Amino acid sequence: MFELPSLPYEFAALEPHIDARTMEIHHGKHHQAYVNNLNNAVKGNAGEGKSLEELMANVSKHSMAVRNNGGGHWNHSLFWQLMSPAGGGNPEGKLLADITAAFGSVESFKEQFNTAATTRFGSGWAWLVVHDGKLVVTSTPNQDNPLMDIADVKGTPILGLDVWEHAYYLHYQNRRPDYINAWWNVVNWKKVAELYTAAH
Ligand code: MN3
Repeated sequence: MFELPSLPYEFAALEPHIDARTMEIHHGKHHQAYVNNLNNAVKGNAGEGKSLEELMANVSKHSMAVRNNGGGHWNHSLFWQLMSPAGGGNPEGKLLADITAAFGSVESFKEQFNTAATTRFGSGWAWLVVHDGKLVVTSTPNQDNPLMDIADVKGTPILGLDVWEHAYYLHYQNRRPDYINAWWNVVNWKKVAELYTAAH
């Protein structure tokens, strides 16, 4: 059985950038629903007993419910860890060096990531992934992610941003770019660096 991971901080910890009510509903209602629906979706079929990573890697062989809710569970479990009240600023060390080498500068990287996040039509995610040892910016629709066998650009996500309206509408309404700009203030670069080390 999959379970909702607890948040590593209080609902209000990311204010004023991400408001407490949004965090409470996003984690307690939306993420919980992905967990519940995923448990139901694998019950009594080939998905039962598989790890989330196994489900993602072979998602084309499973139902749409596994794709949507398995992705939802995996994406949000990562997303909570990628934010911190002590976040913001810039990456450091090898991650900084490699982002600079790949994109020209941290600013250019953020611009490319922001464009991916802003132009993702409807609901989805923007990602920084490690693909064949290289850093690549991409985006996915709905709850898809780059670990899925159906993804256009595959790779190991080390940074991801939820651009579903449920992630920002209470506080930012239709202003997705304002939400994206504010989100950089809570990015947990320490966690991103850990994931980068593990991914290449
Ligand atoms: Mn969400």
